[in-house]
Amino acid sequence: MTQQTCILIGAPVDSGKQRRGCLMGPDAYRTAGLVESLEELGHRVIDQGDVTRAEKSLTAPDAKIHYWSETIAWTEALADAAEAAMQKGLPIFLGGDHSLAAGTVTGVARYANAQNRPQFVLWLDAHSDYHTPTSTDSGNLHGTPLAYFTGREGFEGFPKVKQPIPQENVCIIGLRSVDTAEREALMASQIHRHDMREIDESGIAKPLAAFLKRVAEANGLLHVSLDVDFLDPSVAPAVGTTVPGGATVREAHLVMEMLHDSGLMTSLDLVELNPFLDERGRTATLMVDLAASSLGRKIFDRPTRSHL
Ligand code: 4U7
Ligand code: MN
Ligand code: MN
Ligand code: MN
Repeated sequence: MTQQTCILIGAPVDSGKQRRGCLMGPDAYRTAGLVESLEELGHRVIDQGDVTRAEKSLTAPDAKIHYWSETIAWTEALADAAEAAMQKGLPIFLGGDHSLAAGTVTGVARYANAQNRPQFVLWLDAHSDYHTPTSTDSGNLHGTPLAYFTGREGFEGFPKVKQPIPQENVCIIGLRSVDTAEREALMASQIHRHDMREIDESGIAKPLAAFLKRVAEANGLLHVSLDVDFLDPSVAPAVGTTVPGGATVREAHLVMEMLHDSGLMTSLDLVELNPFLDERGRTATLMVDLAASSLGRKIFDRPTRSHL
């Protein structure tokens, strides 16, 4: 197995929504044994501690938006941290709510651009997070990062997205809560989207294998963004935005195991864990186990097969 240098970057971002608690995520992952689990697999692990952000006071484009300045400051800090970490190894961003992906994805995309390689994004989530600051009803910016890094309008005040991720390089799996405005924008886009009904009917391996094949053919970098609510709330209760009917433990592990087999994943976000809502650490532990699967934990080696 190829040994990686895993760079753990705490991103205690809580500004993407009103319910507090995601800021405790990084320490919950550490407490659940993330470092030890990755070291046990033979990887080198560097825990860089938590990123900090600047103090800013900017005016939101609309009074309904919550924590505009804080989220902009996090985006700047995390984009720089992500770009720098890509030079050193495989960054794992310990969230923090999903607004952090505005920073992490744009940061890794800058690195990809410097390498002359295309950046791809796998978004594992119940939600599409494709709102703009104009279309959002809740005003919660954790529902907007995918719109930001694909270059949609309305983020003036945020760092300018110089290398937007091309729509066709994004694949969302796990969808079961998409707002009307997001649905219309998604349908008009080239973003690959796979809802839970499709997973029920055809299995989770098929759309993932097709996406991984495209990443490999393009010699792309692959950022994976794992939202806790991708999982069913019965197995992952520590999240503010529970939606019934999510991925099972086995479906989620299969995704992570296939990612490992592909050798394509170059960066990873673990987001939306709210330890205040957890039950005896079970969600944090499951997320750590999923990260371990994506980095090579397995029961047996298997012969290579395509899943297609
Ligand atoms: B998450 C929502 F209205 N779409 O905009 C919104 F349903 O990062 C939810 O995926 C956003 O957890 C969920 O507030 C953001 C809502
Ligand atoms: Mn999300
Ligand atoms: Mn979500
Ligand atoms: Mn697809």
